[in-house]
Amino acid sequence: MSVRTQSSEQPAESAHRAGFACFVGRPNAGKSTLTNALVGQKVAITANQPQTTRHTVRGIVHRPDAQLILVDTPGLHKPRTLLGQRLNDIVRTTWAEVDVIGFCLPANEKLGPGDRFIAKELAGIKKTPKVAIVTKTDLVDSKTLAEQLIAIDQLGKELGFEWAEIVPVSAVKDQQVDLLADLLVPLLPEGPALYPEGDLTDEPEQVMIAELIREAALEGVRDELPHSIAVVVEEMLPREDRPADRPLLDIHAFVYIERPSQKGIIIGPKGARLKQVGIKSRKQIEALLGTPVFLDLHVKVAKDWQRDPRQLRKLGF
Ligand SMILES: Nc1nc2c(ncn2[C@@H]2O[C@H](COP(=O)(O)OP(=O)(O)OP(=O)(O)O)[C@@H](O)[C@H]2O)c(=O)[nH]1
Ligand SMILES: [Mg+2]
Repeated sequence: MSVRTQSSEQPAESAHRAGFACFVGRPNAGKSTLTNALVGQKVAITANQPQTTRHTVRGIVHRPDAQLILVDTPGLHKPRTLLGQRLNDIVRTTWAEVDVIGFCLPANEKLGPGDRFIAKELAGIKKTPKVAIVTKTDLVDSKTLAEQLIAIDQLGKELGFEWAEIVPVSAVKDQQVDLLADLLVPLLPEGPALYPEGDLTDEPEQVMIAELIREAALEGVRDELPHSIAVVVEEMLPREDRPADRPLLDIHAFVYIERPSQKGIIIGPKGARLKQVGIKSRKQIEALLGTPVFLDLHVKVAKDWQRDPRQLRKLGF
């Protein structure tokens, strides 16, 4: 087993490389947080709830020696709804296309059936190198971490393959994040950069904005409600009659939920909760766009949208 620590030697200078690494793992494993840490900026929303990511997000890491495109996917899980099935399809399609797969396993949770399920699927993809990434190492002591590393090594052996690397990281504490990039780069094919310098993601602006609103709306909601929330930006227009040095961008967005009974929770007493969601996401949107924003949020019911193909399509799935 080769477990990497910061002291490992770096490879000597070689040709420029560019390619795709896909992060997989069960929901809540820390894939999106790691993507953001590697990119150095928020390109994917995160939350302490499973199934936060709902589509593939590409985050781009620019280095002098390489361009590493990180493909952050939804967590793979047992689907219970049509949305769940779609999410799993997204993940599996992505596997076929990438140069290296990073399997994220949280250090603070023992390997479970969900991890084995994914590892088995990975075993079927023979050609692609697989890196085991032990996430959230800041949450455990060194003994627990060591046990987890051994268990992961064992898991690979049981399924008949060898991990290209096993790397412990903490995205939150920024420990070994750069090392992970150093280890992924040599697994990419040689070639020129695939995205323009400075691009950190290929997410469309409207999608990023809708995601920032969804992230704010997710905060503090429980049970089934997080899964019921979808956000769509309907319109973005520069406000007319503004002086050139004081522009304002009007953004109109809908927060969709599945049942009328969920409306009250999202909106809160006298609209207080929705207001907070608006304030929080507006700040982030302004930072993203670099311009002042007026954010107009409306809550709408899209009955059982997670199970309804027509509604799913309307909401972009
Ligand atoms: N302490 C600690 N928490 C982390 C770390 N990385 C992620 N988390 C937390 O774990 C939770 C889930 O992180 P995400 O990045 O959203 O997980 P994900 O794998 O993208 O989840 P899905 O999109 O739902 O599949 C969030 O509350 C993160 O803050 C870490 O390195 N240390
Ligand atoms: Mg995610």
